[in-house]
Amino acid sequence: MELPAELDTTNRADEWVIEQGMAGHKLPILDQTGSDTVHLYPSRQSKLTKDEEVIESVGDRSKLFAREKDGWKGKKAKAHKVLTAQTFAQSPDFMFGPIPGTNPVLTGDDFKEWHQAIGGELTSVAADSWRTVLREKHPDMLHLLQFPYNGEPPKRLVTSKVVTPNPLHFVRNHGGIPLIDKDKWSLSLDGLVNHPRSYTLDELKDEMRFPRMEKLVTMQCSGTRRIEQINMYGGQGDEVPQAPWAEGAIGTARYVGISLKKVIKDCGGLVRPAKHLELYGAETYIKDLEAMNYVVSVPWSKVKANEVILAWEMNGEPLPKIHGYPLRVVVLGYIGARSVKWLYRIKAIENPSRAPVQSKEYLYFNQQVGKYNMRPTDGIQIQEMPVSSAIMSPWTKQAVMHTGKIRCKGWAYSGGGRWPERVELSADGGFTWYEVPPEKLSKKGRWTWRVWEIDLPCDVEGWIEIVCRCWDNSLNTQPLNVRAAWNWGLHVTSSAHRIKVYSINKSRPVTKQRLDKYEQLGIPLAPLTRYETVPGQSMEEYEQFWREHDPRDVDD
Ligand SMILES: Nc1nc2c(c(=O)[nH]1)N[C@H]1C(S)=C(S)[C@@H](COP(=O)(O)O)O[C@H]1N2
Ligand SMILES: [Mo]
Repeated sequence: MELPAELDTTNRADEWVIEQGMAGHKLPILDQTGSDTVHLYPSRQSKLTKDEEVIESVGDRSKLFAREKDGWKGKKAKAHKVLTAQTFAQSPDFMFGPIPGTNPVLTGDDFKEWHQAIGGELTSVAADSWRTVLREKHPDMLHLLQFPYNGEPPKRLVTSKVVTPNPLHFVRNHGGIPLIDKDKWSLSLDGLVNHPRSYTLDELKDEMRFPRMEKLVTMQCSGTRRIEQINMYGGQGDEVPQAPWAEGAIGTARYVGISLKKVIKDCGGLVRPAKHLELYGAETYIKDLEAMNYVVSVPWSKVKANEVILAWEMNGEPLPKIHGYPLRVVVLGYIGARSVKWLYRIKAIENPSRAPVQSKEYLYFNQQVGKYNMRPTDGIQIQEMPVSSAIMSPWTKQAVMHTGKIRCKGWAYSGGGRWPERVELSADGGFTWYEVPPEKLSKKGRWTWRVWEIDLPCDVEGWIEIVCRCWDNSLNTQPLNVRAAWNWGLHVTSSAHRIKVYSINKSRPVTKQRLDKYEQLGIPLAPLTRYETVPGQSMEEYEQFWREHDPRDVDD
């Protein structure tokens, strides 16, 4: 019988991927609200449109739209008009994977297109931001999102030093990287202060006016270790606007600057009812087709405690452009999001900022809150990070050959001025715990992480689960499973860090003999799963065994 050239099938091309349980999100949503089940398919992208007339009507975009600083004052509506006068290609959704294995991982095409569409000086921001990345960051950085740039160091480099070298410090950006001329830059303080005024960088650096502050600070993005939440259940996705971070979105640096409290004092202090300070970043952030600055706020109580620094130096160098040159905020013990880079304005206000980054993002929701029912007021605004930790070596699915102890390395951190007091590891999935010896933890500090090392006792062989957890000085500790930490925004993955490792214990005679034989025969050990080529026993040994033992089956 002649075989047909093509199979007569009604299967879709990705049927097997769906069958494997890898792409259920590509199936229609089942609507069971009526008596019959209805299949809701994603709508096809319609043809892209562009209303040139509306776009022209806003005026000369090269004059209107400056790439940064207060470019959005009074011009937001025009930028919005330009963006809504056209449609954009749907951005890919990698939330359920597979996330591309490239570097840069994601390209951020939608963000690039929005910037280009607004035009004016924004046209070239994506390209020159990438040039800044290549100039300022380590060549081994993992570029999670090319634009806006988001990158973290690979595991082997995250904890290689207690103080993170600047080129290896993670970067979290919401827009382009401003290229600010410090001589044209100033910081203005206004809102509910007695004497609003502005300062040049030299004025802020004048030690006769403002005493210097120097602090070793760990900054952690609330998205650190988000990949574990993504791998468990998808959450807010769409080209992953909040970057698929692993454990590297944390870094430690020595910052030099001044306390924001002193500057507010210099402005004659706050006027009632001021209770919060709104912090303005200079770059353009585009969200929901609105153009704006990156704006968040911190409470006065935090400022009053001298825990909000205006910093111009990072590890003995002027702030790199990518980290906020010429001046950034460093909020001690809060999530990175509050430490505004490219700061140019501070406004004293009564309530926490209504700007979207403060009011609608960086919220921690209950697990039942998601796309179809969320309201911003349901979320807790994330400020201090809870205690957390992570294993940097070995890595999950790696095989480790050892003689009864597995050497593990990692970091531990707690927000809000608390610090890791004890780090514990388990080689049996979290049943029994060994403590990292105190001398194997780096020095403690109120605002810093501690990196650690341990020779973790492990007798067993085969697949094991190594777990790490930390206790801070308030005896807070980490939930044991990712599920307990999971939330739609995929923030604050503070659960105990779990990795699967294949343990090969050479202190066991059978294993040792076998490994020695591999060596004699010159057979490579890796990879673990390659087809077995060395017989486990000689035929004589096999026969010998059965002479000395009962047979497999019995007659009576
Ligand atoms: N102006 C501005 N400041 C910003 C951001 C930003 O996108 N724009 N990102 C914030 C977030 S979410 C984090 S985690 C930290 C990261 O700081 P880093 O890039 O210096 O590591 O910067 C914060 N400050
Ligand atoms: Mo962040």
